[in-house]
Amino acid sequence: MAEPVMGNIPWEERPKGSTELVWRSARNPILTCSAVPGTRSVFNSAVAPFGDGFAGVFRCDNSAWMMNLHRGFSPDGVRWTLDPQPITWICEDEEIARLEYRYDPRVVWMDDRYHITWCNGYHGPTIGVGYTFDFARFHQRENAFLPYNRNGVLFPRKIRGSYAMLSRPSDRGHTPFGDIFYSESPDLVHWGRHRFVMAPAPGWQSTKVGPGPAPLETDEGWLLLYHGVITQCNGFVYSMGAALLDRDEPWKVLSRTRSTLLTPREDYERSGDTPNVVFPCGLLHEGPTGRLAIYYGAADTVIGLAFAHLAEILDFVKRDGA
Ligand code: BMA
Repeated sequence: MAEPVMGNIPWEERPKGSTELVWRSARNPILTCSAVPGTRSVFNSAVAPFGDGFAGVFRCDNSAWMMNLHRGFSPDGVRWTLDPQPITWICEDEEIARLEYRYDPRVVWMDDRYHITWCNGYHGPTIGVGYTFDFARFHQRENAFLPYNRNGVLFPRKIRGSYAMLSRPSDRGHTPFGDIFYSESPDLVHWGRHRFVMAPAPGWQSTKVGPGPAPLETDEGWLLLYHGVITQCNGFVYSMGAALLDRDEPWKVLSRTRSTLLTPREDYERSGDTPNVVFPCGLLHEGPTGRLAIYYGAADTVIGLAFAHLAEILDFVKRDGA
């Protein structure tokens, strides 16, 4: 399939008088559980240009609190129609295809298809890997790693001749730690050459860090939006920051933000199934204008959309960099 062309990227200008580098959509939350009957929350989801519009893979937790992935389509990236049925995966091995739970998908276009990664239950969380050409048939590969791991995020092209993935090794529960690692694969099945990328740092990212949407290649390096977590009296608080990774050796961090780019502030980010969470999983980039549209889960309940200019984010990552 040919590389999809970005149509009308969703966009709203920075509100008058605001100096924010990342600003929220006035239409937030753009997606709630009303999108899928029988679902109690829709959040942490990923989108990509598709046809004349956009397609996505969405995390939907049902009324039994079971976590699964649904596909969705949108003409404009804001108004979404989700399939009420979860995605069925075509997989050669029944053992791997067996549903325990699936959540927090990422989607990236590479070569000739859309690649999808997610947190896949297999005796604990690990990284599920699959692909689709058309958002009609979905194929599942082997899990990338042994449990326990979350936040598997593919780079959009091969590096040093290999497919490349970031991930965050974890535990079976809510993981009070977390560093980001880099791994390579010749075939998207066998993974190795693991390299350390980055650890927690003071303040908002002091408990754990994890990669967000697929890294975006720029002249200055890979721009990685990531989540950072601090432990407060009543639990974790999830915010978003950014890092710049070396283009040829992406485990080398050139710079990362000391401050947050987005941190829970609005009611729909502060209150929900898990209060105080902004969790970016989706990113659209319009090349000619440098506009960015960021999709993030809010309070593990709904989806928010935020906007930024690539050049401003790159400048900030370097200026605010640690
Ligand atoms: C992580 C994952 C995410 C969730 C976050 C905050 O461990 O479960 O899906 O958004 O915690 O609860």
